[in-house]
Amino acid sequence: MFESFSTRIQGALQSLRGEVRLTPDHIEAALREIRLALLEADVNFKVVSAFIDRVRDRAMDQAVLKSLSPAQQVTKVVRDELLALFGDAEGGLRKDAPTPRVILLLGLQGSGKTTTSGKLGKWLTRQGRHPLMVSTDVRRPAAIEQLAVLGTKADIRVYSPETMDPVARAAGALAEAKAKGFDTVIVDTAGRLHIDDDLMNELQAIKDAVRPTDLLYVADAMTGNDAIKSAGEFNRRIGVTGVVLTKLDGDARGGAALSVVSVVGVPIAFVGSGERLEDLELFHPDRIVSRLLGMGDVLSLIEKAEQAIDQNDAEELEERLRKNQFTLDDFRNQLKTLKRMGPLESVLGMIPGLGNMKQLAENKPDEKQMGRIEAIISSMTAGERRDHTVINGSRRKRIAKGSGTTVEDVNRLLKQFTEMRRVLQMIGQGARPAAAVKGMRQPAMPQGGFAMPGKKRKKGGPWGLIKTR
Ligand SMILES: Nc1nc2c(ncn2[C@@H]2O[C@H](COP(=O)(O)OP(=O)(O)O)[C@@H](O)[C@H]2O)c(=O)[nH]1
Ligand SMILES: [Mg+2]
Repeated sequence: MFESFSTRIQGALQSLRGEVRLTPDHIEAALREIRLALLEADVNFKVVSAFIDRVRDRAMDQAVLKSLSPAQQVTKVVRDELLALFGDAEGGLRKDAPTPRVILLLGLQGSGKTTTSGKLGKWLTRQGRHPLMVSTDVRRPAAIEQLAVLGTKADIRVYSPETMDPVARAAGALAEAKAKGFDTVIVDTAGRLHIDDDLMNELQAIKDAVRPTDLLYVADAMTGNDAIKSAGEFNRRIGVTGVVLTKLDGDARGGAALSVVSVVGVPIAFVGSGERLEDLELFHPDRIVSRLLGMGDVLSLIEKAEQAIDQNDAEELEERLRKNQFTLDDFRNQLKTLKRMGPLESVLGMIPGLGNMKQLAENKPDEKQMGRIEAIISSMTAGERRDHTVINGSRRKRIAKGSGTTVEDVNRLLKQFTEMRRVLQMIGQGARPAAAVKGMRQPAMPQGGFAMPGKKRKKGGPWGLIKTR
């Protein structure tokens, strides 16, 4: 699911990343794409408008536009606002409930109530609970049989009285649970193709008889906005505490997930992603959003980076980049920040326009290589670190000796550094990053290490340029 939406929204955000300085025009262009992506994914148009307005408000903020990594900041705004669409809900069942807890599953016919009953039973069993299931779908004998089969498969007791009165069946199951020590009762109900009063009255009577803690509305994600409309109606007439979104494995456009909370006002509790009993997951808004943005790890890295880099440091660094005063000291400081941020991130990715974070994550220098780079820079004098051009042959020898490396290693590091500086200078002077790195063999640093233009890349990966022993 969500695939085309993901691709589009990622494309929009990606386009921002190519810009050194974001202008309101860039943001408007990206917002247009995101709006289309949302509408195409079948997200309710009111939700889309409100969403776009909120993102615009926050993204146009001067602090964002002027930050060291505007595109990433905008990505973060989009992420935050997508998360907000899902509310604060953690997913799952309500926190407190009497024992036995009663869970009522509601929804239109074919939405997946019976299947979800079985899945939920299985899920509860994994939580160490002892559920009892009952079907109240008396109009279709096959429905009662369907639940019985699921119960056998999942090894969950199904209460099957003689009576064909839905309310009596539900009430009987609750009494049975109390008597036999089941701690949860799952009540599967009948559905209709459309909402009708008969059904609503029946559900209300069941609700009154067994007083469920959780009233889960089961919505077929494939039916998109229709499912949401009737969710609203069920909520108004019976009361719904959570939504189970089923069939997310299909080619549902997924927009339903994004609008259900805003439109119906109840959180998503679970998502179903297949026909098997195992295919039920607790709903995690952050995971869905990460999947949408296609950058699960990367986004949390942005936060880590924000914590690791002092905003003032960042501004100072940016200023020096502009004036082409980026020194080996800065280079080393970046490495230290890199270390502080943990394994996946590189602060180089936060330098405007160079941030292909995915590549960085995949091509980070390992601990040994970083240690070596640090050792070399530490063996330089303060003067050498400020102005690398004074580092002549004899100084290189001394540095190599002091850092336990070879002159070759020192040469490589200096080459990488000067190349990086050259690119940064061009960017600082307003060149588009793509153009600035064009001369380089590899599309972006440090994907290609700081490889020299026109030269063959050395073996051992991008950071393997600094040999480890
Ligand atoms: N692919 C897929 N199919 C599902 C899912 N949940 C339910 N189904 C299928 O949807 C159909 C209707 O499900 P059912 O539980 O009988 O719906 P009910 O009428 O609401 O009880 C069945 O064929 C199920 O196998 C799901 O998450 N993914
Ligand atoms: Mg059913």
